[in-house]
Amino acid sequence: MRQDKELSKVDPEVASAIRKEIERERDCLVMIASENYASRAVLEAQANIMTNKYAEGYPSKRYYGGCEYVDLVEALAIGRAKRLFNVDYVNVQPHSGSQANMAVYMSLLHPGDVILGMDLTHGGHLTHGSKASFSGKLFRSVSYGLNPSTQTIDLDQVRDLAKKHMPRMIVVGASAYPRKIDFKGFRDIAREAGAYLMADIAHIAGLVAVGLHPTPVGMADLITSTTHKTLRGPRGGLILSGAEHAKAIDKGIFPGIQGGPLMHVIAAKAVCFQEALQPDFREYQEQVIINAKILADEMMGFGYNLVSGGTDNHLILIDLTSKGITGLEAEIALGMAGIYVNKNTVPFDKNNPQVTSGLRIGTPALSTRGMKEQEMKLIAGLINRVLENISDENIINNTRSAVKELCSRFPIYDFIH
Ligand code: DSN
Repeated sequence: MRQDKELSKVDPEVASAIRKEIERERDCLVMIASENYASRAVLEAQANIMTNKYAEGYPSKRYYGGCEYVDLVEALAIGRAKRLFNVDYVNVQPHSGSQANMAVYMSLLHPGDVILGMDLTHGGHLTHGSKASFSGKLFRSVSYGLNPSTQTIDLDQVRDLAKKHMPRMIVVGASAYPRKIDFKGFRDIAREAGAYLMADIAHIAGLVAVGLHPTPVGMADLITSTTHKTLRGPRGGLILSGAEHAKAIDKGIFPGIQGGPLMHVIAAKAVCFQEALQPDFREYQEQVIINAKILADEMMGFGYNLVSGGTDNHLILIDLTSKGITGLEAEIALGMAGIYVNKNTVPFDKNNPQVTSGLRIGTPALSTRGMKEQEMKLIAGLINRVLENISDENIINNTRSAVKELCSRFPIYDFIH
């Protein structure tokens, strides 16, 4: 690895933690569906001197002098994201996906308005109306869930709830949903209810960008995303819409909920969008989906139940109930074997969110490493072996060695050894 000499000298504790994190990401299988490996170019852009700059406002309309170069990168990021998603308006300043969602709500809604979003325990997100988040505290939130028999989004239920509660905004999007989302179906319901439609595509943004998932553009009034999941950029948020919402959203982000934008991160977002506009980004996304399908088939072959019976995207959600183990137990055992996944509630889960009955497993990061069908089959076998023997230290240790050997064949960065 290229050692950061100054950091090691000034702060050996932080330098050491970073070194260990590099080893963890290098030697383990990162299968958390929301994680990925940003490119070296993205990392270099993010580790730049623009972190020093205050730039409240927007390109050419700042509250500080000396913004000519940060203006350049923000304009590049905006222009590239517009091309990538084919939209008229982009705001690249949200510090995160949650901030993007908050800005949309604060721009278009009033506290106390009704929002209708997907239940967190059915695969939604905290910011889609959970009582634990600002979205459920500031707004009156109503939730839709999955159909118990198909385990897919039930548009009839969404329509019934929309008619009954007349929400000001319907939120569509998920953090643990393995199937394609019917944005048009949601658009029709939102129109009938006179509600705004917001699509949160944080998980599927990379698939949407290359046309491997239907786009919400033209269907949703507002679209929010993160930039670090399937999109594979720096950690951050993004808002897309038609020109009619530009002014409200710009004001909603700044001065509404944020101060100075993170210009070093915006530089890295510009690089991410440029990478996503290249033809090989589509090939990457294709492999993400192929890998998830192989993983789904293999796990079902081992007798696991998958929520909705499979996947159309970058993740699978395993219901472990019939295997007699909890999501927590599975997450811990797999983590000891060097396979990182996360416990996740499954629809109508009987266990609480700290324990859960499910596991969410994603392929974006491993696909970035270059792993393909053959590796997915091998990994499914390793996962099954651990889950069948979660208390067997020997099996866990042997699996960890196999994981390390596999990882050594797929380096994560050319400057890390
Ligand atoms: N925490 C993210 C995820 O893992 O899906 C969502 O914000």
